[in-house]
Amino acid sequence: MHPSAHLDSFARDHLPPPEQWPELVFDRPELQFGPRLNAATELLDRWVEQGQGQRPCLQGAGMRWTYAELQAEANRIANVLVHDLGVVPGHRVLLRGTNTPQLAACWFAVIKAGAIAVATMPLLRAGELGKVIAKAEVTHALCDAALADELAAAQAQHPVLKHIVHFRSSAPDGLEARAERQPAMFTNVDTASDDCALIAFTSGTTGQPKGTMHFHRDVLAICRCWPPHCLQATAEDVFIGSPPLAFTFGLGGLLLFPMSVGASAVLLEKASPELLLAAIAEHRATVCFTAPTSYRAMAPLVAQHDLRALRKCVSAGEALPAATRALWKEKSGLELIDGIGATELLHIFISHTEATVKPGATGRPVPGYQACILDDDGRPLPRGQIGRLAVKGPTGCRYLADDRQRQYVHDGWNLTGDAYLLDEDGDFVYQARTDDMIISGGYNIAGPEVEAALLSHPAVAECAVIGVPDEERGQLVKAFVVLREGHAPDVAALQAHVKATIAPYKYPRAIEFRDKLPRTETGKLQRFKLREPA
Ligand code: 3UK
Repeated sequence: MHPSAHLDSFARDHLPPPEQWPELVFDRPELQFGPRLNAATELLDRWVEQGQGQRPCLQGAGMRWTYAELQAEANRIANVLVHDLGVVPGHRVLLRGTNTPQLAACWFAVIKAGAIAVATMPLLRAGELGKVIAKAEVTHALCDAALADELAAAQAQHPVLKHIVHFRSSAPDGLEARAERQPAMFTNVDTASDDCALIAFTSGTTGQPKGTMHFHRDVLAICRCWPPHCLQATAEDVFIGSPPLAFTFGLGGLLLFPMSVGASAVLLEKASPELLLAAIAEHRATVCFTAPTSYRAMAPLVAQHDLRALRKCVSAGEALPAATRALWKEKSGLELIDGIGATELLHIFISHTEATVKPGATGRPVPGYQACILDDDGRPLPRGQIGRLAVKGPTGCRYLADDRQRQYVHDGWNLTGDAYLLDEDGDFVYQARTDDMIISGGYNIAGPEVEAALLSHPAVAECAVIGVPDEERGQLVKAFVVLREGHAPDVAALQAHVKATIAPYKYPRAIEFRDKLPRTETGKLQRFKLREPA
């Protein structure tokens, strides 16, 4: 590795041993990185230096910042971190806030100071924040004043967190007051390209969260793979969407990718389907990032909004059912760009362009990445057979001090935990999370395939399919269904519809109706919660 700029060596000390790393592949000219690199220099300062400082960069509620204004703000905050709060390169700085330009400025300040950004989801409670603080040995935090309480409670249990400063605050010791006393100039720390820039915690379902460590060069690598090949945005684009900046889907889609092409982004504190549609219309947004369920919920409301400016819509976070793709196209006229990404790989690694869409398939490896399907012994499977998705590229899994590294990385491949098959055309087709495959009466049944069939019935708003224990069949296919307004529960009709749509043995033998389904803050269905006995 290159000589580190970190004075606090926590990150390098807690990387997995080299033999447990995935193989990293830099086989493209745009993926050649020199020994020194600070991601903020490339994504932010470069534009100002090139005379583009007056271009619009970020918008939030009632505010707009140009690139020069974001730079000045990030520089002042970096000075606060270093001169007021004693941050040294390598310190872990926790970030807590809804999506706002101020949160983005804090993120760049941390990167500029050579510290490590540990962004956290706004909905986390003290207990969950405490686990992150303990695991990453977080010493400093920048926290939206509106979300102060849970972090204060976490700090009481974790004295390792010494300094919390609140932003979007009018307090005399708040971040804005401190920043005003600092100069708007800051010389970015000359970090190594393989110095850790961020630790992203997985939106894990249970137990101990996993921290994934990503370097300065990783931040740039993801900007050079999926966006130019699959998204193809320009400096005129206006990005918008729902994922939190603490979720790397949101960090890339709403901050890094727009800034990597000199475009602008609208950051929304709340992005429910109604609010997101209204904001797209208001800001004449052109590129939208959100989850499949959000597109499904927005579709029936599209006609009430002026979405003429919108030209690209990206779906990720969970499998995109063909019915949702068709519905969104029918209502908006736009073909969704689906891509599978993971916190461990930082962003999307299999995807397609609007022009190469194949409904039901995720697509092909993004240039820069390689993918294959392996059996349980790590041998490649022929086309058409379901196995474990394996990926490698310029980014990959490095868990912070975690034995689970050995489960995610095998023989240099990242194993994402997804069951996939490669079809005759060479497209990757999602089946299920490997632990969500249902085995019933000797058949392998992928829950999402049954969900897709149910979703094509007009009465179904949302659904989830799991396997429940069954004496006779081992597991039984069970569906949880949320009905659209104005439809009555009709088990037999839904069963008949599934039998007529996919192989009849896959039909849900049990169906339960619910008002809503358990989801994470990132829009992922929590099937494990449905498996727990009521
Ligand atoms: C699932 C998908 C099918 C899949 C993410 C884009 O979701 C992201 O990261 P997470 O760590 O979860 C990773 C897992 O989510 N998944 C994501 N996208 C798709 N399954 N089709 C998809 N399009 O199980 C994967 O292993 O929360 C997504 C960018 C950055 C991200 N971190």
